[in-house]
Amino acid sequence: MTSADNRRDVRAGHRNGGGTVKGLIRKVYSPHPSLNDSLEGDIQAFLIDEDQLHTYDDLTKVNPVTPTTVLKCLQARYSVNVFYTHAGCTLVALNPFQPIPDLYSLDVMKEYHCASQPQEFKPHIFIVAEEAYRNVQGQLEPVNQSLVVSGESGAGKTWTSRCLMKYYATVAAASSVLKSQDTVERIERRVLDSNPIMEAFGNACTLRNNNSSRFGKYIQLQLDRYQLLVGASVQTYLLEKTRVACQPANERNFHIFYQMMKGATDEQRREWKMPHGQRFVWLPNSEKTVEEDSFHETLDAMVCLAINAERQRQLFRILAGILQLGNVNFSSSNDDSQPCNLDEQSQDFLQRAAELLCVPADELHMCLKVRMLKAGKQSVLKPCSQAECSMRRDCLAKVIYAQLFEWLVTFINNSICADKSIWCNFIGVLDVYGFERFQINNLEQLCINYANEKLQQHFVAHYLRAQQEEYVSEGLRWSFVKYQDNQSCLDLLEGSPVSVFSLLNEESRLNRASDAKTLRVRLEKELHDNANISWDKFSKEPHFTVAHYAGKVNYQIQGMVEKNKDPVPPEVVNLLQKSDNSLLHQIFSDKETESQTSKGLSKVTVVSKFKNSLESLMRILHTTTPHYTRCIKPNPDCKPLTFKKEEVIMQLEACGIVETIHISAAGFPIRIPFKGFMHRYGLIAKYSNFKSGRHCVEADSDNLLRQDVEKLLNLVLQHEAFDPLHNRDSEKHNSWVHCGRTKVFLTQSMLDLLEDQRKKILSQCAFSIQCCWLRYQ
Ligand code: AOV
Ligand code: MG
Repeated sequence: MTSADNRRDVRAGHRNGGGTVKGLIRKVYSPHPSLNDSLEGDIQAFLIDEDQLHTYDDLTKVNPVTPTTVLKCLQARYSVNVFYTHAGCTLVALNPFQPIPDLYSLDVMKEYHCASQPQEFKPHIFIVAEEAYRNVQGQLEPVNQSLVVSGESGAGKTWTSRCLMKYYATVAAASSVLKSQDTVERIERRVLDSNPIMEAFGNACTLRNNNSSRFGKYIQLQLDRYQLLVGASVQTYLLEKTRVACQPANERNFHIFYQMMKGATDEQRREWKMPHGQRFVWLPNSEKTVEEDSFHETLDAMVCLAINAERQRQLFRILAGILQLGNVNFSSSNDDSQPCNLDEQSQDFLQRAAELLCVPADELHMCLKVRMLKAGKQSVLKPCSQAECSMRRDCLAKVIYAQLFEWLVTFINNSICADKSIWCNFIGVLDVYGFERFQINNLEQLCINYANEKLQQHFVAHYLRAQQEEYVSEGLRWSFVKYQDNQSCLDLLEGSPVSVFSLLNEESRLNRASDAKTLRVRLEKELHDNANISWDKFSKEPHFTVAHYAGKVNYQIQGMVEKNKDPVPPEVVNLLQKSDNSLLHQIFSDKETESQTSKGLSKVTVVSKFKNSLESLMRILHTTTPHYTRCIKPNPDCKPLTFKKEEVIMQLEACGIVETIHISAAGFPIRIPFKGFMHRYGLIAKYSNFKSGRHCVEADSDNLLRQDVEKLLNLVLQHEAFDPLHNRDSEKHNSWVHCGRTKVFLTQSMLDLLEDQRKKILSQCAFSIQCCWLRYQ
């Protein structure tokens, strides 16, 4: 792809405010069209030549902005293989569901990186990447950046995050300068190699995405003072560990297990007790081939990150042990006072699991089938029911896997994190699970949707509220767009003193028998005056419905309290602490058992832990300049060349795109303090027979500067309005710019105009200098 391909046609279409688009009828649209406009109704009001829709590379230029017009524009672009579109301050990324040749090639990266004005290029994730990269330096002081990638499952968040990481690993490559490639694996390589490892352990094939991330991730790319990538750190959120022991119908376990099954050598098979043809209950849908079945890529990445052979051996033995556990089945004994039995096959699998986990088989067996009850200082052993035995087996597998994942993340961090003395700024990339609404939703969806509410609030606060507040403080007269504030939903979920989380935590601590029904009653009693929660009176199952900003979700209460407690029997921890596998021993060595915690601090519940980690993420995000990319999944079947309007419109609504475009279109996304403005564009005045009577940048008071700015703007606009070549309409220009108290507010079109003028003058100057020089020669 050449630069001519990537550079957008500034003269045509949207960058001139749509003025040159054929058939455009200008009409002032008010008020803000409702997000719920009927699709049919909108079409009546569609004012743009549909043949040209694919040329609109910023949705703010679509007129009017309604869900339908935005949808049509995206569809038109998708049909001509254009996948990125600006939406004011955000970027919309449509998933092509097929590799697009050259879209992310090294040459394209270089083009965007080397461009003096990358914004003039076609919309691309590299524009966002480059803007963040340049912003890090900041005008006055360096500012950390965050790239927030959102969207529903399968929309392309992880793909986009990988693209961003590759971009920085390329344009900010530090190794050639700092390190010899022979001695140390290049830092960029290591940062990139953290991806296949984390995806192998944290991703799985689901109904919605063959490579679905089952955890959230915030990776901070660390830059030194020369803007070179010198390291990174990763923070992960809420791994879906239940998947280890329970895979939803037609879905799979984490990729790593299948990679082992498919990629193991004969020797490894023997060691892992995994002969060819062996079926494992916890590995459903093994026959399905997905592109992520790449064991060797994972192993190479482990080598690159310096996970040594012995550690790898221990790690894979633990994973193999987990698989064996899944094949252990308990049959109930007829006598309640006797422990459950194991059939012969299950005894074999239990024996193998014990060998692989390096724990005594009889102790493993006891730990699964007998519970220890404390009665004062005495402990009593009580046989577990069949269901309890299975729960303990699942719990053992889940806790091992979760601890292993945590260990891996810590190891990766130790391997890629630069010393604090080396790096000074970071660009954070956030790839979190999108909003989820399934047939049955439980604690996992509640946490995920809560995280999305937090991010939406951050977005609203950052772009929408800040923008409106700035207009007020700068004295601009502008009709405000009503934005959807989701504070009341957050109050419902996490507020104090009473909220869904506080009641859930209370029930979890009280340890009542009929916790689901009790929680349902308490929620209704204590939260009935919050409009964001409701109940279907006729439903048999205890549930509650939350009106999220992205739509209503019905949550099942059954099992929620237990999931929130996430109990780990103390016997399980005690057993694993005794393991001769030094990795397993290590990851449990500092884990307190339940009996230890109950003496002192109360046990931290799942929602409390998640809330805390999310709050610390939000604190970091608030200190950075955010850039939002909204990934959109064009169809639910992950097929290329298929655009399903109903699916897309739901996603546009869920991420508030239409509101965002409204704010951006109605507002002035570019603001420049007067002084900076005159510094850059003062030369237009100087070389256009416009004299302010004093040197512009010397004028210090905002009032004097404002006069200069106004004169300059009038000059530029007048010049353009009477320019027969462009035939622009002067009335329109007036809505392109406003002078506030201390800064000038511009639309992108006005900025383009100013830049054009500036360039013309600079090239005239260059020409004059060249002539003088030739004469001198
Ligand atoms: P997700 O991260 O948003 O879902 P992914 O990033 O895993 O979704 O994307 C899903 C699949 O779409 C990928 O495996 C690719 O096959 C394809 N894809 C995405 N973006 C592109 C692109 N730009 N070009 C080509 N193919 C693409 V989830 O983690 O499930 O929330 O949970
Ligand atoms: Mg993902």
